[in-house]
Amino acid sequence: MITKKQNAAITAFLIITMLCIQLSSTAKTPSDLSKASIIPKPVSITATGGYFTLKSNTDIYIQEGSEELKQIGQSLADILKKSTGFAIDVITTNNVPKPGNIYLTLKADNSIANSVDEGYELTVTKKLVLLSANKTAGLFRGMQTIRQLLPAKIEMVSKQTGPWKIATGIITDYPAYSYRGAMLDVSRHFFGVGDVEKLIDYLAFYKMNVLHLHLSDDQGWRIEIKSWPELAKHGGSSQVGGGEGGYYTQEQYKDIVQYAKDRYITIVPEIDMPGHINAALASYAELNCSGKATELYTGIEVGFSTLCINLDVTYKFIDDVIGELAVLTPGPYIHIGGDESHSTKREDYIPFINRVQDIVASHGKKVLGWDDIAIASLKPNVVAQHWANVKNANMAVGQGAKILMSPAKKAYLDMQYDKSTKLGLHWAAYIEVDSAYIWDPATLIPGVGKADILGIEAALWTETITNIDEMEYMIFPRLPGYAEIGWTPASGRNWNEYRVRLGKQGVRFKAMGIDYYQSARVPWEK
Ligand code: TNX
Repeated sequence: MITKKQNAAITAFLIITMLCIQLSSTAKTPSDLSKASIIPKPVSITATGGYFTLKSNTDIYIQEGSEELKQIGQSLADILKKSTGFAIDVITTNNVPKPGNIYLTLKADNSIANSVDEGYELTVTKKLVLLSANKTAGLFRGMQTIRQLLPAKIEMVSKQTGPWKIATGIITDYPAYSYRGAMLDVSRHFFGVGDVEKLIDYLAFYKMNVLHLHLSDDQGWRIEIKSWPELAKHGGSSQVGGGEGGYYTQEQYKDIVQYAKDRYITIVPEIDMPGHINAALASYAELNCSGKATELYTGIEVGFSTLCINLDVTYKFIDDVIGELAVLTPGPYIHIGGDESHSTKREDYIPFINRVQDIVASHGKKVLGWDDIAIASLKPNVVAQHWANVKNANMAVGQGAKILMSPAKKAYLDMQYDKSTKLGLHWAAYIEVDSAYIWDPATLIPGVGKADILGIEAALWTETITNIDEMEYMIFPRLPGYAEIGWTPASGRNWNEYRVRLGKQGVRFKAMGIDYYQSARVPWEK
């Protein structure tokens, strides 16, 4: 006769033995979810030591009732279909699907802790891949994790052979910062809609959520403004080195905004003023204090141009431009630049920035500006983008503003990797892949802590960057590191561990056709 006590002891023994077997097999087999090289690194991973296998009869089931959910299911299906060659359908359901499928659901009770809008929970068993989130944005972020859990060749656009296995376990994940972005300067060199969409895809893959477009500078004006047509027509006809330039029509710009929105990415448009404005001054004589239009500019000097602060037409111009941009912008921010206004007197600069803040607010948008704007009186909700001046960042925080972290020494994608890099500049620093990764936004500037920081943004200035291949070379492999700094808690980040995960992304870059900088500091898996 076995007593109740003995029975309980045997059960406990069996459970412990099974757990031990599972743990040891987890450590040895490649089916260990905790060893997956996901970037950005998830907040929590629990491995259970098995496999789910995507097969030719796998479909994607989505919970009934949301058009957006259907779109996410479809975009996952589109990616998986190309490389697996499987006919993956997106099927609406109210029940848990049968084994072998992927299931996307929204939590009716918003029960995923800490997740704000972008958190998700991914449960992979031998039978199912279950992705759930409070909001569709979270499902979209979680879908990127599913991509990264599959073999790298899942990213290829031609049919590949499997097996398509995903390690089993549970991932709970959410971002450290709500703003995780990149900036592309389309003024110094113009990048067409297709190039911008490619960049948006890369940002989406690493769970970033903002693309800031630097739409105007001395060398070119890149957005059609219907009330001031010469801005794009004339001001858009130049670029650094004298190429033909270009601009987005409002229709094209709307396409970019929508393409980004479909990937849960917000576009932040920037019109840089009162300096960096020669393209506008060359397009309209009346914007100049002299009443004479300037010449188009194709060099790379900064700080020589300024709007004419005391003319009424200056503010009519700004109001028209911001007004048209606000209509094209579903996101909350309009970026007003404000940097390096070396030709604007300080006593002019301050009232100018104060007035422009009101113009942006009158169109229902919030102001983002380079940290230089901190010398003005910042209105509520203004965000200062820190790039170089620590004093400005502290002044902005002192006025209650939040800081967007883009320290040039760490987060400028146009900075060369080292002395041998052919593209790029090095006025702020050489930024090797480790240096780009090893910093914490919340401790970089004394007096500016996590609570003061909205997020981070890596900026690609394009004085020396002329096409998508060059863009890819400068952003890869640094971009995934910025994505991780924005997403993963600082306590969970460590270069020695990260470099191994990054090394494993090399095959993914290759599968996506990206020509990246093969830094010797990273153990690349080829
Ligand atoms: C500084 S950063 C600039 C840009 C240049 C960049 C080149 C900032 C706000 N202004 O105008 O393109 O350096 O690295």
